[in-house]
Parts: sequence; C-alpha cells; structure tokens
Amino acid sequence: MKTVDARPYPYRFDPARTAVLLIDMQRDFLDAGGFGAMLGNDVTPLRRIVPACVQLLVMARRHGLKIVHTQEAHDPQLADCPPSKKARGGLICGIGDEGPLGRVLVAGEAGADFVPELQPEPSDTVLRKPGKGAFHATGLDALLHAKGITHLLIGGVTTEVCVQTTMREANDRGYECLLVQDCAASYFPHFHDAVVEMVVAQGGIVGWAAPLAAVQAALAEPSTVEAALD
Ligand code: TIU
Repeated sequence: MKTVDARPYPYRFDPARTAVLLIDMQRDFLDAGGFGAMLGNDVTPLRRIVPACVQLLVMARRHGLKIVHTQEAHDPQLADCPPSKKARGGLICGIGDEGPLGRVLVAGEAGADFVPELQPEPSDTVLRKPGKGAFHATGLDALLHAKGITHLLIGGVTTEVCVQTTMREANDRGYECLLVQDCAASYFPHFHDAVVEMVVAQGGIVGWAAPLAAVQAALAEPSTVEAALD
C-alpha cells in the first residue's frame, strides 16, 4: 500500500487496484476554437495544467497504473445528446454544428481529439461519454470492476463540471477517489478552488485532494515497512 499526504487525511492505495482517470483533455475544451470557447470561456487556465497532466501519465505508466482517458463526445446522429443539452446556452454554433474544429462535441471530429501532449497510448483506455459524468450511459463501472480497480486518481477538465460530477458518481459507487488538484482546472479558478474544498469537507465527503507531487512522493517511497505492518 502507498500513502499520500492528502486532505482531509492520508489517502492509502494499492497501485495494482488504482487507475488514473483523466477527464476530457480534448481540443473542444482546451483550444480557442472549441466548445468551451464557444460558451464564452477563456481556455488559458485549462491549458496551464497540460504539463502536470503529462507528468501524471508518466508517473502512471512508470508504476503500472491503469489509465482511462474520457472524451465528451456524441455520436454523429446526436442520438445520445438530449435535446435539452443541445439547446442549452442558445449557441449559434452548438453541439453537432460545424465549427473551427469540425462538428462540435461529435465523436471523430478534431474537437473530440485529445490535445497533442496527452494522446493516449495503445495500452490506455479511451472512454467516450455523452454526459458530464463519466459513469452516465457508459461502461466505465463494468470496465473498472473487470480490472479490479477500487481507487481512482482523478484529473482533467473542468473541475466543477465533468471532474466533480464524475468524482461524485464514483464516490457513490464505492470508489475511493483522490482529486489530483493541480491536474484539474476550471475556466473559473475560484470554482476550482471551491471544488477542492467541497471534496475534502465533512471528513472527505466526496474523497481526498492532493497535489501531484504528493502522489509522486507516495509512489517513490519504499513500501517495505508499511507492507510488513499490513
Ligand atoms: N463547460 C464546462 O465547464 N465543461 C463541460 O462542458 N464539460 C467538461 O467539463 N468536460
């Protein structure tokens, strides 16, 4: 077992039963021509976390942690897009419409692809999701169960939308979740900070939070003493 110096108290995990869940690090949210920008957002705060997310994946690969990349994207017929989602915001160019990165939030289009720095490797899992939460209308729970995953290290965008929704869904399903706080970002930095506080409040009502360095330190530590105590 490894122990992370996390809030609200130390987070213990077995790397063999832990996955990194990287949420929606795709061009539709991080590029200036994407869906996030069309909603009126400045993408700069999201781009800032890319180097930390690269390091998160490097760490995961080095220690054999399973990696799941999610992607918010709909099928080309929008059969999995509720009319309410398409209508929300009253965008002139909205979900399914042709934009600078191809059809907005549609699978297979440039906007649905991950940013170049965070392209999945063949051993990673890519999970397309139609909602904000990664468990809604997907096979994520079954996939994690099949791999024996009980613990999730979560990063991605945006902290208060898809990341928080997914973390709450996972928590309700019994996963022990740690928000890797500097590997997540919001278009609204104060929302990011508020989510970190919400997660760890009330004794970790949704889970734990820690910076990437704390997770890296936990994995670098020899676990022999702890193993003897287990
Ligand atoms: N708009 C916004 O903040 N987020 C999303 O629509 N999707 C995700 O968070 N991935």
